[in-house]
Amino acid sequence: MKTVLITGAAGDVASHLRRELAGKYKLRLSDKRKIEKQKGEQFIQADISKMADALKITKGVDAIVHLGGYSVEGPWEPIHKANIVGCYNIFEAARKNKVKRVLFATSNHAVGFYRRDQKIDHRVYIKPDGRYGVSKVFGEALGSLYSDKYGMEVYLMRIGNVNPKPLDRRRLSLWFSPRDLAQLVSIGIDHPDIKFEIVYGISGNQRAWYDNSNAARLGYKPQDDSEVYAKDFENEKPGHPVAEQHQGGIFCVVEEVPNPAAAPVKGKKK
Ligand code: 15L
Repeated sequence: MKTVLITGAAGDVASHLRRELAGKYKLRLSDKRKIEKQKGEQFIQADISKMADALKITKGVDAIVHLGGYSVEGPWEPIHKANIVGCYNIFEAARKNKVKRVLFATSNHAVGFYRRDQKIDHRVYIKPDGRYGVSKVFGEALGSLYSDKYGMEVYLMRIGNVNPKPLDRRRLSLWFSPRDLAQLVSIGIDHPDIKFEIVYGISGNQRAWYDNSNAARLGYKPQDDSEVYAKDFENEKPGHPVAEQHQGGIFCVVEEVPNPAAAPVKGKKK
């Protein structure tokens, strides 16, 4: 059984992944926050902005699923610390510890300034929609460098929004169900022939803004489609015109986004 490190293990995405991947891999979890580990999991508390911690958590694993970092638009300082310094530390520690494969959770916000009437694939030029998006582009660039220069096997997942259900109309285009997430991650860990790949982390949504043929080529067959939730958002009022026009939505116009988990959910009062 492969040993897989999941960074950012206290976060939402990791909580789905841990549940879905339990028993399939030996999971080593890390986060700067403390978490309760489940049976069969190993947990190491670590701050990835410190190289010594990054070296400790990446030692002896077969693959890394790097989810850790600052996950929304916000001030530069924490983004820099977690997503620039932290991400560099993870790639560099992986190289030093001879970890073969790194899966990096980049984001739709690396290309968030593409318009909603455009369908983009994995070959488009980057168009980040904020400091957070820029930090994800930095991680993608690191992945490219470590693959070309050091032969690391790198799998970049431009993740949409992982949730049991889409949160709003925009998310109908980039919803990523937990079981589809698990499938895409498993391909990244187990596919025998990965050198450097970019895939979109979305379900098989009819409204997708992404041509995910590269994921399909690697064997990804999403089981979910957001369309079944479409009518929940029929009466949603349009937001800021720039946000409505671009794939990154509100990230394109604001400086700081509150926790996306707090995004309005139908029928739920804030
Ligand atoms: C992201 O990259 C964030 O990490 C996530 O929390 C959501 O805000 C998502 O993008 C989104 O675009 O909905």
